[in-house]
Amino acid sequence: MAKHLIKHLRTIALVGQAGSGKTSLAEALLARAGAIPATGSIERGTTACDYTPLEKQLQHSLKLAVASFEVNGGEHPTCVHLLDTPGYPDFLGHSLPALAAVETAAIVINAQNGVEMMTGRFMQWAAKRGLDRLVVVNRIDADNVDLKRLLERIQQAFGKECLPLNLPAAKATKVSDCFFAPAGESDFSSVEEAHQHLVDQVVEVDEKLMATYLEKGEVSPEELHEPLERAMREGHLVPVVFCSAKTGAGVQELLDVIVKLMPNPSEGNAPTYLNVPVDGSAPTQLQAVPDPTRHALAHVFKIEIDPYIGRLAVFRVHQGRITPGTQLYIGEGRKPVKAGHLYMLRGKSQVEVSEAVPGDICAIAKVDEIQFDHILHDSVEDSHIRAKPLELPTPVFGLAVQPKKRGEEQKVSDVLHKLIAEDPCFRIEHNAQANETVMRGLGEVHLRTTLEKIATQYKLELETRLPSIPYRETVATRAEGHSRHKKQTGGAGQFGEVFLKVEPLPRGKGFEFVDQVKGGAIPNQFIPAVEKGVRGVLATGFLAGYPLQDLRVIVYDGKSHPVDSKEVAFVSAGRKAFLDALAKARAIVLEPIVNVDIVAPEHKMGDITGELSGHRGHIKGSDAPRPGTVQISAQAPLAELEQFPARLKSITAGHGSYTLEFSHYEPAPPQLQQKLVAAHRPVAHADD
Ligand SMILES: Nc1nc2c(ncn2[C@@H]2O[C@H](COP(=O)(O)OP(=O)(O)OP(=O)(O)O)[C@@H](O)[C@H]2O)c(=O)[nH]1
Ligand SMILES: [Mg+2]
Repeated sequence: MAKHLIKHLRTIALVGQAGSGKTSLAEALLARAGAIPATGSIERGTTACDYTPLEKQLQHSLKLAVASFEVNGGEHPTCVHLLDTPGYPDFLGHSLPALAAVETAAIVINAQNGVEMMTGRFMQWAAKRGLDRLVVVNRIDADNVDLKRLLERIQQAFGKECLPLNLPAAKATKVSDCFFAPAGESDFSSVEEAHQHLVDQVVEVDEKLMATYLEKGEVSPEELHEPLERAMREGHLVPVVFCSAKTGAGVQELLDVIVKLMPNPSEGNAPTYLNVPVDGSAPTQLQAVPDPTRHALAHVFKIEIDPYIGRLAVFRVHQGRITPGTQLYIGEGRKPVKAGHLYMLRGKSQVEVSEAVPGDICAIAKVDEIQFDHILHDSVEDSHIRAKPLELPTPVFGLAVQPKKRGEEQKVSDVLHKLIAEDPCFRIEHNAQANETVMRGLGEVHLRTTLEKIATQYKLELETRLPSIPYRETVATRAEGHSRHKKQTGGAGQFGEVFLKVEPLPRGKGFEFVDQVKGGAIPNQFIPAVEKGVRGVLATGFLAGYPLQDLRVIVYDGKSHPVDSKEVAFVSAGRKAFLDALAKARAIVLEPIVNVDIVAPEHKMGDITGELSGHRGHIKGSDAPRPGTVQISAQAPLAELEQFPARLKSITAGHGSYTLEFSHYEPAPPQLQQKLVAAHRPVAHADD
């Protein structure tokens, strides 16, 4: 590929509900631009983006794919970095990171199904990250679609700023442009009117243009270009386009929109980084500048581990220039690595390139130190820079796993660690109390496909069972704790004394350790020992053996001895003082509460809400995404949902689907608390 000027780059992520046609649309765009010889299909398993065996088998994307291609060859082609994302909420760990790599989010809607759950969620997430948004209505060729109603529904759901750039025409076999050269027929509404609405909306962001417009009654598309992008950036305009990845209607027009109207990396809202000072003070925001002459800053938003090629780190350059010779620092690492070969990606194929500038999405292979969300930079002074957090959902859905064959434990552990590297929403926990390894993901589909991948790609069979629930503990009130550790056995003694307080923190705040010791009552060098003692208790809990969270420990006084004070003495005193405080602070067990979203046939609504209410669930709302279908939003304790997938399947005869998402922790009801405490078998501590 040729070198590209920043103004000729476009970055765009296709996001939205599963089955809306994102992968097919990526394929159609690649074919139309001449980047692939023929249009592949989902059904034959021949698309560029769904290239893994499991994706071909399941006919759904399971990971993020990058497809970079050039449009309008010649001296200055536009280079489009297109990201295809999976639509299933189970794979949000792959789709949400795409939003950190692009200027434009194209939210793809299935014209047959209309506005669906993931449509709304991606509209919000993209807006929250300050991205330019484009709504793409795909599958306009399908039977029984009412595109006029759908456009109204989009405007109802997301605001009047959703305005068509083109309209379907000739029974949806083509589209008529409403922006560049507004003329021609359309299947509904009028092209002229649509043009008028666009102009009215765009000139509102530019006073001077508004004046010209009021005076002359018209402005040219060229004059509208910059304010149009600004209107998108400010969320004042969300253009809507129509197309069919299957028939090709509207695909060339979509390419034109991408090239002519979507922001280049120096437009759009600049990505935010955080400057995290080493002294622990509050992070400040830092804007990356898309200038190739500055220090390089790139964000790793995807890791892929191919059994043959090895580890591939895919990143977006936000600032500076990276070449194969660039010495790159990885996050906080002090030892630089050489980029080596630099690739642009088109599905699984790689094209070597000689440089990457702001806006480019590239990959480097075989650098094992690079992890997901790392910042790559070329100046050691930038090691305190972090990416703005991605706010990924917490994986709560769990399965306890063990190898079917004995002796494969190490192999399983290695494979699970590779999978963690690739997927930020996949986790492994070892629950010492129950002696189980639990894999956690975002839903049943997530875990099922992961097991499938382990079986097919890594040839490992795992046995699975339901895991224990991830309960937590916290304290309900403030309390004081004290411990004096004194040992005099023969030679040198051990002495340390600690006074501390514990206090509850709001839910979700984790743990804070505060040192308020005055006048060196506990010498500075022993404070970490006290903290170590306290943290040791956090993991094993107090009441029922579950990790403690949402509390603050303030160490405020103590005593030391000039000879006998040692680290070990303060570790022990810290631990016991904390246990002393916990005994008075009304420790309680917290249970995880999850959001449950269910889509099912409408007439099953009563049965489903009954099932949930019978399991301590609260119904929060319901909606009708399309006729005959109901969407129910509820909250319920995770512990009550073990049988829910099977129950939903039997109630709806397999026609219901659901997603679970961690919401928060709440105190478990008293009876459950008692049961958990009674079941606890504390392990004796050497110190006790
Ligand atoms: N009739 C029609 N079918 C389409 C069109 N686009 C895609 N499809 C079909 O819709 C199904 C889903 O298409 P995909 O491209 O896999 O959808 P996706 O959005 O990538 O789905 P996920 O990867 O699961 O998020 C496939 O069977 C496609 O052949 C279209 O424009 N018209
Ligand atoms: Mg797909």
